[in-house]
Amino acid sequence: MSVKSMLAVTAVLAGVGVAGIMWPAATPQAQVAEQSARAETCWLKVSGMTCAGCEAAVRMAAKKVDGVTDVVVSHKTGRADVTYDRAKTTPSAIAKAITDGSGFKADVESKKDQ
Ligand SMILES: [Cu+2]
Repeated sequence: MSVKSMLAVTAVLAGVGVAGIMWPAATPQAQVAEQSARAETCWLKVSGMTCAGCEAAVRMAAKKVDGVTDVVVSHKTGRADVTYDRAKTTPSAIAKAITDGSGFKADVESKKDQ
């Protein structure tokens, strides 16, 4: 390998290295990391659901709450597992939003019952 081509290879590797360092430092990723650090999951007992349509109504009501990032609802178990940002909302506020928004009564279940 000539000196010239070795210099070219070194320059390419250095370019990749700089891009690799700069990319993870982008702000949106830092924000995502901060949000997931505050992410919490709560389990809500939801009474009266009988089908997938009921689940969808509960899911929509829960997702309207600011800070809720993920909702898994099952009419078979009568439960909603909600992931939320604990800096923005609380399990009881989410339960109230589900009760008011979907018409199905939601109650906070202790994590220990899980
Ligand atoms: Cu239904």
